[in-house]
Amino acid sequence: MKTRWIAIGVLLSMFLSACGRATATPEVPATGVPAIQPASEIQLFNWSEYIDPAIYDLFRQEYGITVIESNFASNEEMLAKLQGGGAGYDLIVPSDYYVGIMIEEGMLAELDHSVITNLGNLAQRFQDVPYDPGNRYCVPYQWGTSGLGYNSSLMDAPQSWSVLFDPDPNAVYYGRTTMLDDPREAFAAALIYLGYSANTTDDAQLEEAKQALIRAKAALLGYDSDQFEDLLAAGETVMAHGWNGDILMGQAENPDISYVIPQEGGVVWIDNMCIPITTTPERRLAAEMFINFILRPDIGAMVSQFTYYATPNQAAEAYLDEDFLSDPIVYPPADVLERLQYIEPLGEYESVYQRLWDEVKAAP
Ligand code: SPD
Repeated sequence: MKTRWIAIGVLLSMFLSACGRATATPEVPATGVPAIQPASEIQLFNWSEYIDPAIYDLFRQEYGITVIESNFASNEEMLAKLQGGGAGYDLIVPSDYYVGIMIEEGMLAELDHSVITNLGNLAQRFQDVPYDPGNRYCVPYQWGTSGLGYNSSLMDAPQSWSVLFDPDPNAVYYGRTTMLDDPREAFAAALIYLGYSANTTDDAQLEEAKQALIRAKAALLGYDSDQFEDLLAAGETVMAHGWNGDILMGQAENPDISYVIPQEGGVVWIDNMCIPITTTPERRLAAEMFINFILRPDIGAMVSQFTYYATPNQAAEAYLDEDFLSDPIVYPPADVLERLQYIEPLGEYESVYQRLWDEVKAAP
């Protein structure tokens, strides 16, 4: 197997030389052709609880490459760390609209498809996503939705986002609810409740959404994107604005926990594996090998069995239980899908959302 990667390395360095890109300190074999060896370690910057650590052991056993993981809780945090010089991340997992932002900023390396030979395992629609047609920069990792988790032993399934944006002070969830600590997710929920686009650039609509978010604060225990499922499962909270897979992780701990997309709709998203432009050719090759490993059907299934999120890897479905594949919380039915909106990159206007979010946070 190692010989195969050395051969790929030779081809890769020939390609890089042809493109005029530097190849760090390549080994120069007797043939005089510079070869790239994959690095023996890569740094993965990922959302928390988003990969089965057993996958790292399998990858190391097979390729001798160690994956070191650290975590972020929002796309904003991930981007800020990278822009601040990063800690040498080789593989990151931004959401769809952030891929668009990072491509625009020239922050992502183009992927070498001759290394990522398992790309064809992706379902067709994930091979041509609008923010990165043809998977030039990224490979879809998991997809999911944003809605409301709740404790079904204490309240009925919330039908409307009104429970959050016009909360009832006498309801059991009042003061025992968390909301995602994420500006675009929070505004998307409020805008969808009000019947607007999650990507509006209409100042009046955004002001209305801001007021709804301020009203919600009275019912909140706090903002949280990391532990909302644990708080729900432990009975510390009764309701949480959150992501479906994480809520299902809570359900695995406490069967009373469930999840719903309110009648007004919710957010649908795709998270992606991408390589920062700042990494070295050796580490980029190792990261591409890891992406290819994740795309294996058995490994792709291991990811979803751990995260409870839907896989974009069609070949992995053969390894997943029918119960999982038919769970409407994981794979929403058509009538729910049509009520979901993607968050889109808004260019300069992103800063308006950030300013309004700061105002929501600062409000009493
Ligand atoms: N615990 C993993 C959570 C991953 C959530 N990613 C969602 C991003 C949507 N904006």
